[in-house]
Amino acid sequence: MSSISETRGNGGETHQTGGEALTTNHGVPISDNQNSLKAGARGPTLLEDFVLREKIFHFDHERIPERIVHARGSGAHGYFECTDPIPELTRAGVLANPGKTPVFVRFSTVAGGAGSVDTPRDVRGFAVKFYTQEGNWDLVGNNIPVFFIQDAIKFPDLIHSVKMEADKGYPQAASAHDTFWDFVSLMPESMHMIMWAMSDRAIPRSLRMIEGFGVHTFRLVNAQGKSTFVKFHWKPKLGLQSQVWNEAVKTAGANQDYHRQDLWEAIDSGDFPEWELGIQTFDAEWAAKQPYDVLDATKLIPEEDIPVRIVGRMVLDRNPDNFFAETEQVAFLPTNVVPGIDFSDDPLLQGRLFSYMDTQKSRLGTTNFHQIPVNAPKCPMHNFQRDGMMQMAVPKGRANYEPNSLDQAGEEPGPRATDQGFATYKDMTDLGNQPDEKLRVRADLFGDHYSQARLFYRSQTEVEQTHIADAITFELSKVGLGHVIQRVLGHLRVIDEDLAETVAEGLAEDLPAAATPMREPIDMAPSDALSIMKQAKHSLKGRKVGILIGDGGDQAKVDALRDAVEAQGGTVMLIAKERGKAEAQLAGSPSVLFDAVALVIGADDAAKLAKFKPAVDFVSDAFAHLKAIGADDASAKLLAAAGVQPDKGVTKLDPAAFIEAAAQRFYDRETKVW
Ligand code: HDE
Repeated sequence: MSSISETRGNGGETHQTGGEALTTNHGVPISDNQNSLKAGARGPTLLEDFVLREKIFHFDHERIPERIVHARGSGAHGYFECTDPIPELTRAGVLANPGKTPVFVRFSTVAGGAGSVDTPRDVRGFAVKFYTQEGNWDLVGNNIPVFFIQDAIKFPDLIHSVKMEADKGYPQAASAHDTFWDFVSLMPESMHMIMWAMSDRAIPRSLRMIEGFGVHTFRLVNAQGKSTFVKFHWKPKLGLQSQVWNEAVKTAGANQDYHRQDLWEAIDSGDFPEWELGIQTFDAEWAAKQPYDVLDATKLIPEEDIPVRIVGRMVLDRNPDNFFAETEQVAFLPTNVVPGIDFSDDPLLQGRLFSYMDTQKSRLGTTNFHQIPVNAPKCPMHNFQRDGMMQMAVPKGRANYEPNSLDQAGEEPGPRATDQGFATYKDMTDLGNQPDEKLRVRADLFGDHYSQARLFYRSQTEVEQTHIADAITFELSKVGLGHVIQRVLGHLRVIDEDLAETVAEGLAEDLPAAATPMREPIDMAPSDALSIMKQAKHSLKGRKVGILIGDGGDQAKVDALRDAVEAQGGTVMLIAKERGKAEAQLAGSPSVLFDAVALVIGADDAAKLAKFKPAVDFVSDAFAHLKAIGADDASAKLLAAAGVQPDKGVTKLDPAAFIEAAAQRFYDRETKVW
């Protein structure tokens, strides 16, 4: 018998003390969680072992289907606070009354699978579930205010084309391949969104630094039944900020979870991310005068034409307790609207109203997905829907139909419809629609595919325009089909001749004839709000500074820098070559993970580090990625090895000078670096 207890020991005893008794899913206490039940110490495992079988059975089914799009995401809890109520526009309490409403937010990339990296060039999803007193309102938006396609019927084609190619199974999380560019080049309506997707908007520095948009035109309906059209905007308190492409590429390798970790750590440390919710509102008369159709999701309304009115703020102040239970199982539904908020006839939105309910059933496996805690409303909820897989509710009585007269027999009759309930806005004609025929067509102005692509491109700074051209060049360089490249260049010529020439030059391609527009594009007045750089806030708030320390560095300087950065709302991480001397080891902490860097090292350290590749990369990447570098003369050898040239972004270790530089990027350095 002694051999048996030895075997147990080899299996590993649990040394845990305290805690609840370990049980099976059915509550039976478990005496041994280390060894399966065997016929003899060296014999076969017995089928009878229900403890083992239940454990493995449950494990085998741990994964659920990932989202077909937006599979990779990060979530957080928080609240929305209505600060400027708009009862004149809507009867929805969440916007009509001051006060707080709990929310759950999920940010995502679109194309990659659940395990893909956080920093590819991609659109970011920005989905907010408001748990209002009148039911859940889901504002399921993106960080780009327009979309690739105008009609939901094209969505499966768009997504098939951008996902990994059907035969090869690659590339993952990337639009730089044949099928995507083939599709979009045949769909000129995508050109506006392409401009955004190729801009720095698609490589954000942090999820805390992106805007959000409801994209479609929605309706607000007030207590008198009056409807006002609305576009929703989220504006980040930290300002908009993006990475540069080379940095995003390196970040993908240095920290696959860069955005997820950044969001988690900010919330965990009490530095709560915050956005303002704004609205652009207009009526049918205004809409009729615009050179674009407000029901076309490939068009935006310039903020110069209708300023964004701020109505509230959203603060994310709590990380999920469990990734799967909350972030993975959260189910957003554009159909979740509350009385006072209604849809428009945007044909993309209308298609979404079918898709999400359907996808949740296949993803979460049951029509009862609304009972999962993260999806359940936080207000009373009663109806006669019953049963189904994984039913959690235990309704009492026999009233499961309506109408009924069970109350006359003294029984509980169940809920009744209310006059205050959601009532669809009736008018189908206020935007000039004539619903007298069933047609498979698009309205005339949907045929203008280029005016706003041009508007976006021409509203950018020169640096941003260069980034767009570089991005298109990179993406097309991965396209093997010459005719597709030519077709894209034909579209670019309609958008902007200079852009087309720059890209053709970068690819060493001849310029083809310009594409033939369905409607001649017009020149709209440039909009500064479309440029990140024109509205850049110089700030260290929410940013991270990496300080490389060495034996010869002056601790007083480290302390002074830390104090100065923290006083501006930034955080500091100390990095050293020797493990244990700082918070992070140099080889695993490249400068792509920081917004600015400082070197507090002695001349001997600098000489040694100048021969250590990760140290040289740390400095040369910071310089190439246009970041501030704080360094004394003692660092000269390392700076020289890294090819750093003096400019406004390279400061001494004087805290005031350094923090001023660290709050910005030095885009004029780009011409020197590349
Ligand atoms: Fe989505 N989209 N979408 N989408 N979408 C999904 O729903 C769909 C569109 C957006 O964090 C899916 O639960 C169709 C526009 C976000 O869980 C699916 C069409 C916008 C998220 C779906 C669109 C979005 C999704 C996949 C064209 C910006 C992630 C998993 C008619 C306004 C939400 C899921 C989260 C997710 C369908 C177009 C935003 C399949 C059919 C436009 C942020 O239902």
